[in-house]
Amino acid sequence: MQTKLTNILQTQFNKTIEDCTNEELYTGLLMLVKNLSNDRKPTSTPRKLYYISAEFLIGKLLSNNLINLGIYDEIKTLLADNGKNLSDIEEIELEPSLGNGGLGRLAACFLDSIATLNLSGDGVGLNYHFGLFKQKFENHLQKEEKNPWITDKSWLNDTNIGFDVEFNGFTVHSKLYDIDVLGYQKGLNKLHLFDIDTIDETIVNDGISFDPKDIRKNLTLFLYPDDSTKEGQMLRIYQQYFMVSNATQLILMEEKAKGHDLHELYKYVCIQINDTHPSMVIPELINRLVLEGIDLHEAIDIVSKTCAYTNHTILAEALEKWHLEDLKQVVPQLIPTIQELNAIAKSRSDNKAVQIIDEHNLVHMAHMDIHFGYSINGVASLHTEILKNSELKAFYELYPEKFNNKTNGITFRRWLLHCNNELSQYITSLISDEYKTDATKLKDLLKFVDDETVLNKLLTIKQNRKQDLCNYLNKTMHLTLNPNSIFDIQIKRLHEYKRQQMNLLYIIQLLQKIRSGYVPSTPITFIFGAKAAPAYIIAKDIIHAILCLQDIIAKDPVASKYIQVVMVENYNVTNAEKLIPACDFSEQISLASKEASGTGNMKFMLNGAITIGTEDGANVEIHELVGDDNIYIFGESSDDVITHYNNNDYDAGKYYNNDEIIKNAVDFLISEEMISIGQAENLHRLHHELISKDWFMSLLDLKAYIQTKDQAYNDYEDRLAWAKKSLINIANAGYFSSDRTIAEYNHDIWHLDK
Ligand code: 26V
Repeated sequence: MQTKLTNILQTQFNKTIEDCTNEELYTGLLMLVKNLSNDRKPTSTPRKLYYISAEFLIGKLLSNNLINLGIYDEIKTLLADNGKNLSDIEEIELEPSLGNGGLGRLAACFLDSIATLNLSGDGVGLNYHFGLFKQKFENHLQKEEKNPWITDKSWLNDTNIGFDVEFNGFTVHSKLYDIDVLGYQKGLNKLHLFDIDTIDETIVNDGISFDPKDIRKNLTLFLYPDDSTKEGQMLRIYQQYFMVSNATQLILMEEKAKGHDLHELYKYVCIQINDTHPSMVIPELINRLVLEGIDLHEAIDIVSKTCAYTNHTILAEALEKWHLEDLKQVVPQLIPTIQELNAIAKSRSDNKAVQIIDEHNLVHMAHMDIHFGYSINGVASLHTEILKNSELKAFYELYPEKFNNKTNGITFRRWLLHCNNELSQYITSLISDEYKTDATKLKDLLKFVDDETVLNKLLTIKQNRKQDLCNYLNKTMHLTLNPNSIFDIQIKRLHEYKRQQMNLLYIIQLLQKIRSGYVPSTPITFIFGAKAAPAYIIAKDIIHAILCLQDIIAKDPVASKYIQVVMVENYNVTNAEKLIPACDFSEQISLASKEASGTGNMKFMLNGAITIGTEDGANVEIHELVGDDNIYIFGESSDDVITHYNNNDYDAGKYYNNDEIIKNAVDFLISEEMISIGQAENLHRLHHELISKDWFMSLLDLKAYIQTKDQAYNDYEDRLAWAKKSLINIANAGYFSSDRTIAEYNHDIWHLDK
């Protein structure tokens, strides 16, 4: 490797490693990785998967690629020998923010595992120039800015592929950029990102505002920026159609090049529809097969054997329904096909719950996927059960054989080998490195469950990561944290169902307890990281309240000795890689039934944090794996929550009025202390929301949450007992490797190698 790298640097910059700047070294390493990718054998299976997704939250790629090429340690040492530091070089790379959260990060983990299992499977998505917004805090409020990430030297490779995409009355031309996806030790696939050649970055004004109507100029500027307005929704339809029309044309181009008979497309191609954003691929592919001379009904049959759909949420507001009229305005060519699909669906069932076009002329995208796809899966066992037994019950009765569960997973390359190299190496020293390709081998760690040397070493490694995080936050955000405090971390999108507000209320009641004389045994640092959708008012109010509380506690001479609140700016993959390994307590406190799976919960567990959580999403499976003693579970069950919704009998006011602790905590939001540093309007709105509506029932579980957390902090004091819990969590995390998830997708849905 040394010769290869020095040659590149010599030709590019006429410099040695020692003389190069970090920027030059980054460029050199980028070129080295690209050269090595070219030498790798691309995957080749009889059937090929196209994973279409509006989001791919891939994170920085340099270290990940070095690991997957097996040259990470060698390069790190080589650089160190020349006075350079790989982590400083990593900082040069900009993180693409091509996703919101779990769904996009899952897609990225899946690409890694698909290549690692040597399966042919490419990602298809969009090349958003400014991604999701970059979050800034100003006056305790979230401000959105654009987040440019595309530079001259990047992982994007130009291709000469482009297609015409037709909208109502005008045609645009696309341009395809590819990113190589390297599997661990073997496998090479592609992530295809489509762009439009008339994009105009200069139309973005202040923050993230731009003219939403100028489609030729704005189409791929942002990841669905704002669907609170009509124009925002229309732009989203344009983006979705642009994505699927390109995907369809790419698939047909590749299939024709391979000489395959399009009548048998399903034998060679499988399309995974990641949530409903790519659902228009169904009518689009039907139309294009008809243009190839295939009869309409045969085309529908082919597509039905090609497409499979994953559901990632049961939240009604997230299940996409487009007005037929709006679809007609953007893509009139799809309307007759959608109407035909609707007619077929009606002929299969007269149940209103399964119609594609409803009585208000809304097109239910998920319904189209279920009727005209051959598989529908949920993302954790509880979630799949809820789909079958309540959300999609009518569909389950119609097509029981189509439903299946695929519990989510994460790639251990990024979420252990890279982000916690010391832990990964220590595990290797204990049980060999077989767990790197067979994650279930982590179970061998259970041999050491009573070995004090091992337990102490785990505590030391955790302490090192906490110190690393302190240094990182100090350097990047000028924050000062106490490395000897308990790190209690909640990082995920800001949403009421995830209940950051419940965590906030816990902290407030603890502050009040400390002010009346209570002294915690170990100081606690409460860390949050979360972006709120720009138009989601209450979510932004919750951020505001957290930032105000952060200030109040920091200024309190007594309380600040025991507790600190820190809200990390611009939470993203890069800082998740620092936060997760440093965590003691993983907050997974969604209202039961609402979090489809969660994947952060798995990353924390793998890095030895203990979960405090509700019986929701994959927490249920974590609980089953580690047992009652190694997780803190609290709160009402999903069945009870669903019953509350069905009976409409949850009354937040009752919880507020009948409990002194709850009332005092909630009222603190509108105390003079808060109002004096925050915005009265926002704080009153949040207060009012909590006591009058509280749609996601944060007051319902607050008392149980307080008790469970207090118990957990108490248990933390016994360091060896705590380390044992930690080890048991790591040992049982193997199930959550995305290699397992992908093997199941392939075995049950894709059949790529048969
Ligand atoms: C989308 C939207 C968009 C419109 C406004 C409200 C709203 C609320 C939620 C969503 C979620 C979209 C789907 C999604 O990201 N689901 C996440 O998928 C992860 C991977 O399967 C899973 O771990 C998370 O539990 C699930 O929330």
